[in-house]
Amino acid sequence: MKKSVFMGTLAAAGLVATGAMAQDAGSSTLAAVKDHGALKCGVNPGTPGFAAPDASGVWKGFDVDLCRAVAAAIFGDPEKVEYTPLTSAVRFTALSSGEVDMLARNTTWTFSRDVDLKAEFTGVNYYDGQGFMIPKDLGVSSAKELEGATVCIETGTTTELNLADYFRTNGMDYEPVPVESFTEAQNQFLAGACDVYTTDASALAASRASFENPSDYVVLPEIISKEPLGPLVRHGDSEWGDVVRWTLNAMVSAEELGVTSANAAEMAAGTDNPEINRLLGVEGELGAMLGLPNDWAFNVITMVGNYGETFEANIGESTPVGLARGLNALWTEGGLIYSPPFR
Ligand SMILES: N[C@@H](CCC(=O)N[C@@H](CS)C(=O)NCC(=O)O)C(=O)O
Repeated sequence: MKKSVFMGTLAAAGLVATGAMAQDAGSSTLAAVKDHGALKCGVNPGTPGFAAPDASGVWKGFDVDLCRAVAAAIFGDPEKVEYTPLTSAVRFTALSSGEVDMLARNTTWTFSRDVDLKAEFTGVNYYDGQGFMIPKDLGVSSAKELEGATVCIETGTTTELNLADYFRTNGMDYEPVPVESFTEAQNQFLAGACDVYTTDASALAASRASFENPSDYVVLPEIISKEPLGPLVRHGDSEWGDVVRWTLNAMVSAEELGVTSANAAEMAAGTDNPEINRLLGVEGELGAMLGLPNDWAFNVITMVGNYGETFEANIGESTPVGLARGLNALWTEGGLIYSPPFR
């Protein structure tokens, strides 16, 4: 009897030790980020509204806000981010090599990126689709009339693959004009080096808004693909994936629950809604389960805002980018934005 109690105690001790080791190994990115004192976030080099440095060199945008939110969750400080601007072609290598801890960079969640490139997508922060922009005087009103067009297309993107599929499906030819960056694509397009610029519709809107005469350009009605854009981390560190995933979920749940940057402090005094209380860390221990302080989501919401707040501030209808919520409305409003529950 005594022996089995002793063995049981040893086994329990062994289990605790094994569990602790597993946790240390698994959460190595979170530990490394904490040690480093800042989050290394890979972003788009410059798509207005999504990620771009302002006149003072401060990174701003809807994707940048995800980096800021993760830093707020970990450090209680959204400024603790080091930004690495990454072109389409180099973004996955930067993530897999450890140059960055996460990507928040208009990246489409696809089978091969998830399974073959071994990226772990931790949610969708913008449901997009690929569109076409042309100069108005090209006189075309549908993508189906683009037979023989020259098309500016960025290498290393889903865009170039969808373009090939679309023209093949519709029995049309085109001439690709490969470009390395968003800026090069815009310059070539504005200089007339290509008839058409194709990319994610959100980036087309951002691009058109930055033109001197936006009304000289039209975005055609066809959306030819699904581009679920979201943050991603490396395979193999699920605890780190959880931190990024639940930071985005906290922003979404906050919008759904009516918690904003303006009222979160008042709500943190305690409400009659237990899910709000758990989200804000005044009930339960959800933060500790993530290896974070219990007010992690409170910090995200007060320092960065809920999903709707950051959408409206950076890319919403009152901004130059001017995007309607559309598919990116909450599921309760007819959209696809949905967070699993906070319990
Ligand atoms: N969502 C697509 C396209 C994303 C993408 O990288 N788009 C280009 C064209 S707008 C871009 O953002 N380029 C920025 C740059 O390289 O400067 C993907 O994941 O492949």
